[in-house]
Amino acid sequence: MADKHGSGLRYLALLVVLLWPAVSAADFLNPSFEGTIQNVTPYPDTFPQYWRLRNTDHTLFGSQVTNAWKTDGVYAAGLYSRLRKTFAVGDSQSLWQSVDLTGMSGVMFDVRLASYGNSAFPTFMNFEAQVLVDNAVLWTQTVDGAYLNQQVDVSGMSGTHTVELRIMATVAGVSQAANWTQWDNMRLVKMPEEKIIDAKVTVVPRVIVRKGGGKWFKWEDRWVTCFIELPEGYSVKDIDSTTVTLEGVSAHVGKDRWAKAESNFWNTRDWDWDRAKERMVKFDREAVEAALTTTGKVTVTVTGKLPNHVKFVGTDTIRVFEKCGHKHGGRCSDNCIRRFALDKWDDKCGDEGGKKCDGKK
Ligand SMILES: [Ca+2]
Ligand SMILES: [Ca+2]
Repeated sequence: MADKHGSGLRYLALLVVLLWPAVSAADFLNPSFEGTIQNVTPYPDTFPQYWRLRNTDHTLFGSQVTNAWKTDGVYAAGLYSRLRKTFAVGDSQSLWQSVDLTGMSGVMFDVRLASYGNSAFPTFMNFEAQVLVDNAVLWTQTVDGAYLNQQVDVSGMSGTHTVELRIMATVAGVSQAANWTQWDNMRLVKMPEEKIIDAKVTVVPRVIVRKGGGKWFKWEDRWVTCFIELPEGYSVKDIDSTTVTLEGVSAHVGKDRWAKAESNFWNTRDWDWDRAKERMVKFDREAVEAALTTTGKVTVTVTGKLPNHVKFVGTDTIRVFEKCGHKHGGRCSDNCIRRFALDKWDDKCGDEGGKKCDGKK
């Protein structure tokens, strides 16, 4: 007897070693419900290890591993209404687990809805199978049958979240049969790798004078404009301007025709006559000025997204001045600014800090 007891302990130790460290942090523990525990609530049922129970109501629901249906291994997790029990709308029971969803796009699973125990009621009814993430219902099914490779979207949910499998009464009544939801093969789907391509970007104006010192072309005061060209094989028509940023500032999207998120005749043209179209996006000038923390020659980065997980990145070098033109009440002369814009900066226009930029010194 003693020997048998000892080998049982060794077996348990082996199980712990096998189940615990083999899974990475960003994964379900016991995703296929093959690991089971007994002699715990809801004893005497066999319960899936590492999963936790919510809304325990033993008079109405049962929760246990089951081998009646599965898509992976030997067991699935079952949540079911017990025979001849009265239920009210919203009564529910869940299995849940906290999972790190960083870098994941989806939670995948297989589930079956089925009726047992009364041939007069052969199909699943009165209840709903649900998948919740952080108490939000993201997937439901009420119709008898098996549903494989189901997926809920968790892209953008970084950090730890609660993934919950639930059975819930959709009407009030008495369970004439056991309505089972059987869950198996929980999987996390990784976000596809992002491909990064180089874009050619041209930022206008070429000179930005912070603190409102550079009001030389009145009509464009409000905007910093960017023209984006993409390498061969990619179309600027695919650029969605809601994804475009300059130094972290989002592109302006609005009512004007050129300001639509999607590409159109007013924002996508061959602006520089090189037979390749550019996408034009504009940024709020004050927001850009606030984002530019250094002066002198400044390299700014423009990024945006294309379909199929492609990201474009481009840089341009502009000149940024804190203020300039002491002799002109804080304004730069048009002539001097044009020299900046044409990259024909010279000593006559003062230093990079723009302390002398009236062209007269
Ligand atoms: Ca399984
Ligand atoms: Ca062009």
